[in-house]
This record gives sequence, C-alpha cells and structure tokens, in this order.
Amino acid sequence: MSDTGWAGAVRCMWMRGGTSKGGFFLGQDLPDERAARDRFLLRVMGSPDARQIDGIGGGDPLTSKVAVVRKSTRRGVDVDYLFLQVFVDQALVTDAQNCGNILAGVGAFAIERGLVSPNDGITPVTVFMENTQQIATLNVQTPAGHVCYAGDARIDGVPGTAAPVPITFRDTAGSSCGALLPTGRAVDEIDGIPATLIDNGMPVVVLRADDLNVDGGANRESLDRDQALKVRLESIRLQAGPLMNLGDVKEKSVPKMTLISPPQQGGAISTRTFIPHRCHAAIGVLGAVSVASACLIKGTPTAAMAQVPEGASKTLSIEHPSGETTVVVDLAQDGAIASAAILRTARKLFDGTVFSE
Ligand code: NQM
Repeated sequence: MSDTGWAGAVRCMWMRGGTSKGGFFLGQDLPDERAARDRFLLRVMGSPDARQIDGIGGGDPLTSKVAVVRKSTRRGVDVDYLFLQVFVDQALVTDAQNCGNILAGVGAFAIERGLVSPNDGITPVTVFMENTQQIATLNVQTPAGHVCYAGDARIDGVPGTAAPVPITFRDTAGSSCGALLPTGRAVDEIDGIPATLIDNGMPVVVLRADDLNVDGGANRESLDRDQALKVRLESIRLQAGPLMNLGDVKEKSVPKMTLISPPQQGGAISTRTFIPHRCHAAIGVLGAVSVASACLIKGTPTAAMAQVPEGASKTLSIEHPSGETTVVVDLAQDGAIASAAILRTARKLFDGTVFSE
C-alpha cells in the first residue's frame, strides 16, 4: 500500500468531454472509502500544485476532473455517473457540482467498458447524474457497433471536428438548490449589486458586468489577472451560497459567477464565467443552461438584456470567451422549462493504467 492508503495501479481512460478533460474510472476500480478515494485522486492529478507537475492534471480546473461510472440498477437508466472536481492548488475533491462537459464522454466510456451494448448506428445512453440526482440522455455514434469519435460536429473552444454527442436534460431545475430560483426572487441584491441566483442544472450567480465596472467582452487572461474583481466576486459568492441553500461554499466550486453583457456576435447574451476562482475559457454546459434559463425569466437583468426568439422551442446562443454554446430550451404549456438540449463532442485520448505510487 502507498501513502494514499490504496495500492496504486488503477485502470483509467483520459478523455476530452466537451471543452474539459478528465480521468474516467469504473466505480469498482476506485477505493470505496471516500477519504481514500480522494487521496488517490489528488495524488493521480498532482494536486495541490498550480502546475500539477507530479500528476496527470493539466494545471487548470477544466483539466482536473474525474468521472466515476457504474452500471445502473435504476429502471430505465443505463449508467450512474458521479462527477468529482479535483482542485488544482488545494487538497480538495468535491462532489458538490455536476459537469455537463465531462458528461459528454460518459456514454462512449460506458460502451467501451462494456456497461452498455452498442447498436449499429446510434446508441442512446441514459445517465443518472449522482451529484444532482437527475437524468440526461446522450446519443453516441456507434456505426457497426463501435464507438466512433470522428465526425463533422464543431463546438467552440475545441479545434477541429468530431462526432456529435447531443445531450438532453430534463427536470434540471433546482438540481442542487431545491428550486430554479432558490430565494424565490428573480433578483437579489448582494454588496449593492443586483444578482440573479439561479439553478437549472448548475447553481449560478448572474451579475451585470457593467455593475462591477468590468468590460463584458474582456478576455479570460485579463479577467484572471483582475485580483480586485476576484475579491468582490468571492464576497458575493460566499453570501450567495447560504441564500441558495448550498451552505458555506468556501470549499465548494459552486455557485459559479457569470458576468453578463449585451450579445456581441448575434447571440442571446454574452458571458464571462468564474468557476469560481478562475475565468472559464468558455462556459460550462449546465452553466449555459442556467444562464439560458435566466434569459427567459421576466424581471431579471439577464432577460432585460437578452435577445430571445419567439416560440415554445427556443435556440439561445450563449456567447463566451472562445465563441458560443447553443442551448435549445423547450417550454411546457405553462411556460416552464420542460427540457434543454446541447450539442457536445468527446474524444478518447488514452486508455491505460494510472499510478498513485
Ligand atoms: O456547467 C466547468 C466545464 C464546467 C462545468 C465548471 C460544466 C457544466 O466546463 O455543466 O460543464 O463550471 O466548473 O466542464
């Protein structure tokens, strides 16, 4: 046994899921005991260390992620997926958030590991997301019964093209906070700044960039250098946590902080998102679903600024630092959000054994 308390060689697939990367594990291959599992994952990723030099993490929250996948015993569900965020520069592993980008690789991984039998053509994989106890369905390209990663789909933030992985989410409202608007209000005020506290799959605090004297079109690097902005955002975030039923969020990666400004590229809204201490290179999948939802809620600063098409099925382009993410929202007859769909791609990067020794 190593100092992680776990004998060190474990099967792992390293995958890109959407605009993130992470290690994909079968649940049975990891220690059952949570503290031992977390020690193992910190060691494998190389945390805590800004460069994660002694591990496989990429020195960025977007490349320090883990999917734990098991065959499901739930009716109508193929696999259970637990997402874990391994902090880069702190010895923390949290399951307090979900991740829709890493989710994009879960269907292919489940088929590759034999948890789901592939069709000849497209294989729908229904996933129970353990973090938020909700369900998503992925359509994986499986010509001749083999996962195909190559294709013509393009998503902003990833060079080139790959096979499309459309994902549909149902009933994601209140995923972690218990309600779409956990305070019961469309707008709250924290530190004198109007904020929409919303959760449609990801808890997000939506703020006008203008109200913080920030250029809503600034690039990721300059926003990441703005320490004064980060201090203000963290103060708002720590107050928003309990208001959103998330408790003390000091050591949690939620809520995310999204700064909005009017669309610049013909989309619905422009965003810059802190996740929560670094600026996202794009925007998270469920983060985008939550922001798209805020565009539809009358009385929010987001709705006042957003360009929203007519009709019960709305295609909303959420602009971000590396392009845009399209969210298709279908409304029920009473105007509530019935489902949200998003296009992702995924790629198997390597499959092998990772060592914690
Ligand atoms: O919101 C980053 C990502 C994410 C999460 C983050 C995500 C989501 O881009 O569903 O995908 O917000 O920490 O992977």
